[in-house]
Amino acid sequence: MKHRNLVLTAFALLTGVALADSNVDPAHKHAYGANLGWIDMRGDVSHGAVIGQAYCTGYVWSANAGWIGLSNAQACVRTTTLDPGPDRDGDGLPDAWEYARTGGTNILSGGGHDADHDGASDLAECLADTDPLDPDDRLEVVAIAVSGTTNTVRWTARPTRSYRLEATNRLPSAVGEWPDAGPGVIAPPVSSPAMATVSGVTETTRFYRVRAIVPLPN
Ligand SMILES: [Ca+2]
Ligand SMILES: [Ca+2]
Ligand SMILES: [Ca+2]
Repeated sequence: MKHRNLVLTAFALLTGVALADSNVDPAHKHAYGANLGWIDMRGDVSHGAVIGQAYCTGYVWSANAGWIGLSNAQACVRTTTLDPGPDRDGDGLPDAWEYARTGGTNILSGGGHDADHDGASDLAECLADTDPLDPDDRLEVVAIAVSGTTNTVRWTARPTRSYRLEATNRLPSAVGEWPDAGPGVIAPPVSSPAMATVSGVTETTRFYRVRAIVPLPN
């Protein structure tokens, strides 16, 4: 998902009409969004939502969106973290993702387990948001094109992930020898394969790899 800047609704009216400040009513502190589930407005002045005349402060929480920060600058709602949810079987994979992909928690596992034997572990597929039961679906570089000193790299991508393209001039590479190839953090692509271009490459041998980044990690 794009950096989950989830602008929902201005909670206040920017008018000249004088409105009384009000905190959340503890007895009626829930809101509902079709794709968010119930949102707990908390009603705690220190840590919860405060809805004023033309601004909002504090945080609200939704089971499907995690903590949502209320910006007082633009009177909007923005998701600031993503909670992966519980892991009751303790395998390192969020149970919600396991259920979504397999309908239960018995098929996938953390560590190096690879249910579809495609070379990408279940955990790696979770981090890359690829299908852990489809051996043809995994994060991988699918093409590298060279034109003069310009390299163009393409990889399988998800709109729910940001990416970083890294490069090195020799293999094997030690930890830390995979610097950013130049583009920096690449925003979630709208289609797959995604593409990034690196200019000014003078080395005759060059290796690339792509890392998936979960937006707004917990
Ligand atoms: Ca789990
Ligand atoms: Ca796999
Ligand atoms: Ca797979």
